[in-house]
This record gives sequence, structure tokens and C-alpha cells, in this order.
Amino acid sequence: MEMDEDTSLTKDGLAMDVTDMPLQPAERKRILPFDLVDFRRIKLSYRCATVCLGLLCAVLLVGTMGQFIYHASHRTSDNTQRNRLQSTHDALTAERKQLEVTLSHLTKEKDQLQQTCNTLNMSKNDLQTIYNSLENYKNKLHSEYIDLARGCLEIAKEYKNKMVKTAVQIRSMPCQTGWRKFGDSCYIVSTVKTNWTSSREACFAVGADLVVINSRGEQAFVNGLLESGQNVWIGLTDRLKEGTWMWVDGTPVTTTIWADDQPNSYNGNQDCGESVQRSSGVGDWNDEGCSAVQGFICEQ
Ligand SMILES: [Ca+2]
Ligand SMILES: [Ca+2]
Ligand SMILES: [Ca+2]
Repeated sequence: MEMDEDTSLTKDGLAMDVTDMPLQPAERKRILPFDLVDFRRIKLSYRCATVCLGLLCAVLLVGTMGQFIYHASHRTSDNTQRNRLQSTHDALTAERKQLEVTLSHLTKEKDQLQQTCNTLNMSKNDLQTIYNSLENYKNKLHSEYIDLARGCLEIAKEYKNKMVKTAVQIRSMPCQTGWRKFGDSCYIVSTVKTNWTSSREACFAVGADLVVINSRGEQAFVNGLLESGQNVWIGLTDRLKEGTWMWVDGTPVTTTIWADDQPNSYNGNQDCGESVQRSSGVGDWNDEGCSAVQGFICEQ
């Protein structure tokens, strides 16, 4: 058994404090070379120092733990803040990348728009050039039109003069043998009888057509060529449109000399015109069936 300095073994082997041993003063003085009172004072001081040291250790332990908790809590807070800042940084980085992508797209669109604008400007310039060319061509055509119009007027004036001269010459020319003259035309009454269509073909054969009566004077002349009560085909028909009478030269009927109650389209089949000789007056017209066989008058 380990023992303190101020302990000693008894006879039965038990340890005991030497200061508590029942010793005689001389014996005690031989065993304990120093004063017992000083020894106890030193022992008490030693214990006080031990207690103080323990308290100091406890204070240090508490302080250390406090600092650990403080730093731990601050470290946790720092980590949280760092994580928050990291998240914010990551979000800002992602947003920056997105903005860079958007900027790239906008830059491409801007380049494309610029290219389109350049193309349109080129097209506009080309169109302006074409427009200027067309404007010049239009002015040139207008000038040529004015010159042509003046030329046409001159030609028309010359043509009219020639026509008048020709008409005078024709009017002064005599008709062929057997033909009768009235105004600028020559007339002949057929000696044969046939239907309206064949009558017209017969006139064609001699360079004429069925007579076209344009005035009462001409009608009176025709009436004077006929025998008493004779009826002859003239160039009048409503074959193209029932009720609308036209001359064979395509002119409308402006002077009408229809007999009373004519044209009556008797039996719904009278589409050709004839002139009936009257002893008084200028004669008159009647609508007749085109297949009727009778004489005719040609005019050239
Ligand atoms: Ca005539
Ligand atoms: Ca008719
Ligand atoms: Ca009739």
C-alpha cells in the first residue's frame, strides 16, 4: 500500500497519520525533525492551492467550452450565411449566363435586321432606279404619242380631203349600162325573180348589194324604178333579232316608210323587207317571208 510522507505503518500493518500517533515528546522529536505546527500549516496551504488550482481549471474549462460553443454557433451562422451567399452567387451566375444567352440572341437578331435593312435599302435603290427609268420611258412615250396624234390628225385631214375628192369623182362618173344613177349610187332592178337570200347573192355577183334606202328621196327614186304595183326585195331584215330591223350594211333603220299595220310578222315568219310600188307617194315597205320569190333592186 502507497502511503503519504506523514503516514506510518502500525504493528498490524495499518497506516496511520504520524501526527496522530501516541508518541512521547522525546520520541516525537526524534521522528519528526520539524515543528508539527509548521507541517500542518504547509499541509493546509497545499490543500488550498490544490482547491484553487481545481477551481482555476474548472473556470478555464467553462471558458473554453463557452468559447467553443460561441465559435461553434458563429461557425454555424457563418456557414448558413456562406451557403446563402453561395446560393445568391449561383443564382446571379445563372442569371448572368441567361442574360448572356439573351444578349447573344439579340445580337444575332440585330445583325439579321441590319442585313435585312441593307437588302431592303438595296431593293429600294433598285426600285428607285427602275422607277426613274420607267418615268423617263413614260415621258418618251408621251412625247411620241403627241407626235403620233399630230401625225394622225394630219393623215385624217389628208384622208378626208381625198375622200371628198373621190366622192366628187364618183358622183361625176356615169353608171354602167342598164344602171340608174341617184346621188353617189347606181341602181338596177332585176329581170328575174328569186328569194331574199338569192337576190342578195345576185347583187354580190355584180359588185353590189340589196338597196339600202337612207332617205325619202332615195325611196321616191326606187319607187320610180318599179312597175305599177310591183314589190321587190330591199336590203332590210330582222333575221338576227325579231322586231329589230337592220340594213344589210349594218346601219340601223332611221327612216321608216312602213305601210299601214306593217311590219306585222304575219304567221310569225316574215323577216325580210320589200318595197311596194305606189302610184301616189313614194311607195312603202312590208315584211315578207324570206322564201317568197320576187324581183329585187341592187345598189352600188
Ligand atoms: Ca342607198
Ligand atoms: Ca320578222
Ligand atoms: Ca307583213
